Amino acid sequence: MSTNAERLWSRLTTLATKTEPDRPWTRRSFTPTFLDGRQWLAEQFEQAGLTVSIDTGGNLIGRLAGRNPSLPPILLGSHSDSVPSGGRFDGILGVIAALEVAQSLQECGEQLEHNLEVIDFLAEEPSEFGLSCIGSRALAGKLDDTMLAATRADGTTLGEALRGVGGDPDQLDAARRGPNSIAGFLELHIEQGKTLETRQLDIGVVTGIAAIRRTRVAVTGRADHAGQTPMRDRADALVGAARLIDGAYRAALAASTPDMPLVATIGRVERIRPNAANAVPAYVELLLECRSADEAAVATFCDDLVTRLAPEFEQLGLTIDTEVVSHVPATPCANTVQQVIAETAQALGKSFCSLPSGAGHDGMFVSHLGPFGMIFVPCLDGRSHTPEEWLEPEQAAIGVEVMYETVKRLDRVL
Ligand code: HGY
Ligand code: MN
Ligand code: MN
Repeated sequence: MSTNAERLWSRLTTLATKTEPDRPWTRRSFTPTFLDGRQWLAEQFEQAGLTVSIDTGGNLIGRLAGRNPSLPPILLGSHSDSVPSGGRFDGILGVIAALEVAQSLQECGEQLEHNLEVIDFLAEEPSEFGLSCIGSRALAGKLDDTMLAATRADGTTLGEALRGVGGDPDQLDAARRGPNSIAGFLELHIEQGKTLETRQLDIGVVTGIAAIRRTRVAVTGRADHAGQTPMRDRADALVGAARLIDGAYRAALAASTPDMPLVATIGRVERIRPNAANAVPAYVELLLECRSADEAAVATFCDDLVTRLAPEFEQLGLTIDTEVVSHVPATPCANTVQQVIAETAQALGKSFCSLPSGAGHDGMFVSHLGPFGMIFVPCLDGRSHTPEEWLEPEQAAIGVEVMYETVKRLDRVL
């Protein structure tokens, strides 16, 4: 083994313990807990011999010089922010593995031709501003003024929060990289699904990332006294929300096929008004997301659902408004990178298969800069975004070793 499995696991364990005191494995972007993790990561990057900086997009970057600095860099990394109660390995495995590769290359006396950049991308998970992949959007020049003006519950704008983590919303051009500005980007991640575990495989070669569309759906009814208002006279916004939630579930169940999976989730309910036990709900906002490699199905899913429910909403005296919060098209992984990952796994005697990712990743944006690929490792019961998220040290060790050898091969072919 060229990489140090014990050091990898020790760092993973340490970073995972930097969590909000009342929630397990929680490091929400832009919070003091996140900054605590960032501080520790920066120290680890420095101890590993990397030159550390934070770009104006809020990305933490550790650089290792290659023999030929005129070549575009190879990027490795992932994210250190988490969803609530679900970030024990999601993201941080990729950041810590990238760090391990960079440190092991030096310890093994291996200098790449390309410069190597280890990156902790800012806010990959959907943030309190409703936006995900904030740092990788900035890298790809896709963080615009409308996004920077988005606010969270306390009124802070994303631009203001970006400053708070070392970025600069007025200088985003400094973080922006152009097409073909990188030799390639490789991310190691837990699968967050069951394929590898079910088939007892070591490695997943990711073929691409599904399209993801997030829509804010506002349902407006009328507040009334809960005791005095007859059922037939009500315009109950939460009844409408319930029809939407169930309707989205049934429509996705019907639309999804083994060859073309489609998923739809309403995972966040916001701004219920008046939100009182004895008042008929007048207003509610839902965040509906749809994902599939079928772009057309993703693009029309929400509108089709609203059209289908229109007669019921009219009967309930409800109005419905939709606003697309984000839409990221399906992102294929580069064939060259996929091929090198597969060849490396084979050469190391590790079992593998190719598979798509229904989960979103920073590669959706970094792929605009150059060839992108991902290595998956199994996780327990395929579960993620939950405190039960887990993988065995041996599984992490195989992933980082395949990543290490893949990077050395990519250095020769990219
Ligand atoms: O939402 C996702 O798929 C990823 O975990 N950010
Ligand atoms: Mn995640
Ligand atoms: Mn992730």
